[in-house]
Amino acid sequence: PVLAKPKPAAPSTAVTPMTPDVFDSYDKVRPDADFVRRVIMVPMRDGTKLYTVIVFKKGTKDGPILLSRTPYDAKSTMARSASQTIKEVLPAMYDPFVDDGYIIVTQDIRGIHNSEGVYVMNRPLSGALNDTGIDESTDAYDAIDWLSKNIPESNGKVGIIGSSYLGFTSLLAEINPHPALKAAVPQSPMVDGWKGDDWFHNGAFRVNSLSYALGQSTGKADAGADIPDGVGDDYNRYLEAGSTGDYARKWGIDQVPFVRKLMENPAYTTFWSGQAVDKWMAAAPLKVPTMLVVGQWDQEDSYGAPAVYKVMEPKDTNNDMVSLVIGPWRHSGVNHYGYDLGALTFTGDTAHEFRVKYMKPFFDHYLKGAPDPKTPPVLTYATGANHWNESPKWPMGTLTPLYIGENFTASFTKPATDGHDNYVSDPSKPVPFIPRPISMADSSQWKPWLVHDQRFVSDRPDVLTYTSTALDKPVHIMGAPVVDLYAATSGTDSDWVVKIIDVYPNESPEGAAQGSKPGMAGFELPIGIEIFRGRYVHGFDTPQALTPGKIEQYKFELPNVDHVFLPGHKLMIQVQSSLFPLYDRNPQTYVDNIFNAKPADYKAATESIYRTPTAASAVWLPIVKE
Ligand code: PG9
Repeated sequence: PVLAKPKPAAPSTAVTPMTPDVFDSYDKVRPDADFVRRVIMVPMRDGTKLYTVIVFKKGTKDGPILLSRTPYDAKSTMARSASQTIKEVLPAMYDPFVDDGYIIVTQDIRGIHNSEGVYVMNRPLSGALNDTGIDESTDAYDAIDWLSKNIPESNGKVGIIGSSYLGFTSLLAEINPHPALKAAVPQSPMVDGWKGDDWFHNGAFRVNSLSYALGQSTGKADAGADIPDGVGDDYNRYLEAGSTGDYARKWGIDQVPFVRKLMENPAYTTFWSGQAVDKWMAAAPLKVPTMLVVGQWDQEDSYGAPAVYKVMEPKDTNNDMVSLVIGPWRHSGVNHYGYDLGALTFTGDTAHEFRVKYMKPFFDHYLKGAPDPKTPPVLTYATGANHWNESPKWPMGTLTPLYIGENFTASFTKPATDGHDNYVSDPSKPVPFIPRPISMADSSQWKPWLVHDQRFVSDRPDVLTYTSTALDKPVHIMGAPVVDLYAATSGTDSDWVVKIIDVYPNESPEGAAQGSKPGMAGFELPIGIEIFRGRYVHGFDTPQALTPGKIEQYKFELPNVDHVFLPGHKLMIQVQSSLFPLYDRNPQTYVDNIFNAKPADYKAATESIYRTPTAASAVWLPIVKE
């Protein structure tokens, strides 16, 4: 006889005074949720398990997987609110994807937040700097292997996306990629932390790296805030401490392993060149269709995306595998709203527009078999004129020198006579990078700083300002302007900061004053700001003392831009020797390691900027003939 199966016992509902009150089932208690959420510890090849959150709309079938690998806490990233509605729970950039059956996955990279293993900042690829056999490319491979086989609701195809550190992990997934990885959108990837991304720019140290390294060093979501590292106006606290090393020692931050790595590697040695991602990408075959994205005013990682594009693009023989996008955004602005930036306003939500018109169709094609959207090889937003441009290549402009001239003029005519201008750079009064009081941790100051009106420094005696006459026709630039500065110092080391600025007319049709809002009259909009540490003029790995009074040629790129200087506007070049406290002060006396400069090393120096026929300082603008 067939026996009836015994009924499972009904779960007890009785509680007693001693029923444990720590409840571990919140993930399951969402009776009206429109989504499914799974948390899995996904095993890597060495047995380490990585915390992985999977979220998709109920009813999803055959869904492609959109993966991000993060050091910033997968748990909180995927739980923006306590809602039962998927769009309230996930970051807003996922909205169009979840509506279309995508499965959203975020994973903590190894060793941080809820993942097992050991965290190493921007873990180097296996090789000279990493002998563990494990890196972000193997972890991405193992994660994709597991995800593509173990989510019954998926179609097994994976796309990877993410900005900044997550842009770095997206690129690493493309090295020896898993066959299920079908498309990648690395956004503002951290690529070379010495040349132009987070830690240094052309050798000048970015002081806010200390707080970042401190926060990450705890391995937890919020512990960084518990570690004291000073309060008040950043300008004062860093100035009063002395060198950056003295500041770090004052707060014990010099013990943090990554801070030690920074302070022990001030020059571009193999420590840095060995972990430059553009070099890794240059060596890797091009296998995954890639859309590289960066903000035109990316205050953290402006270098990475164009640098990687430069090495990947030559391998793209049909010009259909790799594309570059430059939008009118701050760092990671592509994933947020893009109506405005600082005082600038655009024609609508440029970030949403890009995501819906270009980025999602790109993923749809490779992950869902949707028709080829014919992604343009290069997509840029022409600020100033405010429209998108689709281009066949990058850069589009032809480098054309905008010279500095006598009487603080700027023009396309090379100087015919000798001349130079002097200023005194005094490390005890460095030029602030934004108006004081400064808090680099305050995102309202930090995010838009690259578009801050430069009038707050234009009249300082240690800032040289060269201005053109009003333009009678537009000047459109598409590419990276190149600084070509001929300069001498009375010291033995010096920093050189150069800016290209769009000066709005005093009666500005693009933004009249409204009520108490000043509008754009006379606005000095930085189109590019960059710094170069003088000791590296003869090689990033060979710092040398400068010879007092000797003219050196300093050549370096400003960030890549698409910008139209409109008729009536003026072109402006500014030169100065500090951007404090974002960049540490150059003592202007050559010392082996600036992190350890002593108070007596900091000396005022007279800086001379040359404008002669043979030493014609200029910013070469990538001008497009319209
Ligand atoms: N710019 C940040 C970062 C990336 C990589 C290393 C350190 C910092 C970020 O936004 O993730």
